[in-house]
Amino acid sequence: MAKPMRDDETLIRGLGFYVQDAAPDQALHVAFVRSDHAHARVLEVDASAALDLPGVVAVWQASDVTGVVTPGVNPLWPPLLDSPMPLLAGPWVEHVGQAVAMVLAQDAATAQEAALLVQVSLEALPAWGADDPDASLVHQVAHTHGQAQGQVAVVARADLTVPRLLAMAMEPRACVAQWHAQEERLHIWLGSQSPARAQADIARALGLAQAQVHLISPHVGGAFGSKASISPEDILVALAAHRWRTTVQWKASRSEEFLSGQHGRAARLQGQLAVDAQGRFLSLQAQLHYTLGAWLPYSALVPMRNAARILPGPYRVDRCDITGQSRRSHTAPVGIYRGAGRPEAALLMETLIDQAARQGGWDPVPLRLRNLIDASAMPYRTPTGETLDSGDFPQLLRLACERFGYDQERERQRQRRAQGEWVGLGVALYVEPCGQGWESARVTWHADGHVSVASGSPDQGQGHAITYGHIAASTLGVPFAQVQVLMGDTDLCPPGTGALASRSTAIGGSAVLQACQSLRDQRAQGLPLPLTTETRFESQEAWASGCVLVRMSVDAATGQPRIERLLWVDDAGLSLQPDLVRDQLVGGAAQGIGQALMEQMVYDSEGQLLTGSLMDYAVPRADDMPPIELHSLHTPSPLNPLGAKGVGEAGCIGVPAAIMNAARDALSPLGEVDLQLPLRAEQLWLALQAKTSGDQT
Ligand code: SMO
Repeated sequence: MAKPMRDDETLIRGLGFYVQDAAPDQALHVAFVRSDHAHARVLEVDASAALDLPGVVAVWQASDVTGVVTPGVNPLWPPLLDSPMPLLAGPWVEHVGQAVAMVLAQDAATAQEAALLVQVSLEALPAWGADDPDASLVHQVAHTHGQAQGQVAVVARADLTVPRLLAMAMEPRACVAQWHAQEERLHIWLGSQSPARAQADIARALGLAQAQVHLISPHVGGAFGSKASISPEDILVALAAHRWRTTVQWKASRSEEFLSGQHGRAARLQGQLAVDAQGRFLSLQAQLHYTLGAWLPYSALVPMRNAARILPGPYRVDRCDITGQSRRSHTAPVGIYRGAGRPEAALLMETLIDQAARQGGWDPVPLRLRNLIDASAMPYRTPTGETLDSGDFPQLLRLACERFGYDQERERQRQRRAQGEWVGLGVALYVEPCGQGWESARVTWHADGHVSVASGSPDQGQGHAITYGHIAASTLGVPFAQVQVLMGDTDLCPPGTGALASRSTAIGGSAVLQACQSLRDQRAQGLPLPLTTETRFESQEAWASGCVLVRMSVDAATGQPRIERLLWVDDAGLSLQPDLVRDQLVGGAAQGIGQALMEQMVYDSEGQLLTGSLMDYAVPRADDMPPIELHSLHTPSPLNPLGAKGVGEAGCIGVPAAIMNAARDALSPLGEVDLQLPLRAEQLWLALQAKTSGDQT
């Protein structure tokens, strides 16, 4: 079979077709006037000077957009919160960077200049962080299950801060909206993981029928959860195009992404793991505290819900008491980011296990093997009420240790420590539930023999066209080159949930498979071409899993951490496109390494963002990436006909936990050191200083 065509080169060379490429020259440009206070009352917005500038078409403030119906949060949860998305701030501003006014002008420079001329009077009010007693509790969860049976020998405790992060998509948010007068339709180009939902949200806000909104999500320069739900700016651009019956475009600057994009993570995890003298896990207590921002994107409550339900991961624990609380803060919103709570579950559980190992004098590998759920126990009902469909966790760990040469690595660690080096080994296992619900596919076998496959679960660079295309080609027995895959266009594609939670292959791919099987059957019955079939595939979650092993050194003089080895066994079920799987793993690992070693959004006590640019917020670069040794297991999921599981989030889940354990192991000769992510050199150096100088006095 010919090697499949990939988009990589097009994308890497900047030859893709992105949102901004859709804007015609005569489009009006938008610039936002943003708050420099975290919490304030809007006294007045005076746009007169801005409106005097030639080329300015309009300046909107909150009173211009009252009554617009904005999207709420995922109805999976009871409507305990009335949390409309604010379009323009007023009467209150609730985070630094919130849009207070919108300028519409004939060119970008004029829009920017006019934005500077808008006079905004604000009366500053005190800002809350999520740990503030005034911060309102939005949502909570609790899981209590089981009975601890046995005598507690060791209680490990952990209190972990999970930094607030920003998904650093290469393409910042952007939106082009064009009103077509004859069709009475709005065409809107928007980078989206969920085109059908964005279409519905925009139609509702504009008071249009859904069919009057045509949403196109062309090439997307990375999404990672941050483009799952639309932003206020997107709705405002659509609204402007509709009201002015014209074409309007906006693209966020990188600074606007920092100030008003949807952030991720931002949690504090407290836990206790009680273990008996034989190393059996008796009970897990966890308290999860999540920070939400000033308003809630559609999936804002997902990370806490996921972290709480995914604990205790791949392990058997007799008794679980898990609570979670999400609170508001005067900051930019927090939504889902690659992993969406899964990384926090793995980080807490794996840190606790290593802590217990050190306290109990066990090696962390046999301690894990003692407690991993056995493959023969699948499907396994977890204490939080989830059902693990499949997996072989002990085999993951054994294979990882064998390939890593774990025993030799421990021996080498002893030798290097004896020579004064700080070297640690870290292990982490993880589970990755891969989305549930439905996706659909529409497949047409045309009279000339070519096949078009349309899916509602689109691509943001993952390579879905290859996966879906090959499913169709192999099922129908046509060459891959004769298959055209359509995604990200609500006119051409059936509705879908979107590309979220590592679901596209398992659920979206299964819909494609079933549609193609149906076409093949129709063809076998002798029906003539063209033939079209639309299917909907619905499934419970398939649970991927994996094991990461890390060797890390910490420079004694500078504290600089270095990941010397990263070995990883992932089980994404049956793997259709091994190259794409590998790329997802490596990309996720890059973001996991970023979270573990360097990334952190910082607000001060007044709600000012201190990390507002790439000068202050570090993301991993090529030379921060260690070589990654990848291995795989293929435990098929029984839940879908492809046997596939997800893979998109694995790197962000397993890698930070393994790095945390490696760092704590490296410094463990000093006693227990309360390290926190990100593990920057400064923190490690200070830890080395405090402990080594303490020993001398
Ligand atoms: S954080 Mo993902 O795009 O569900």
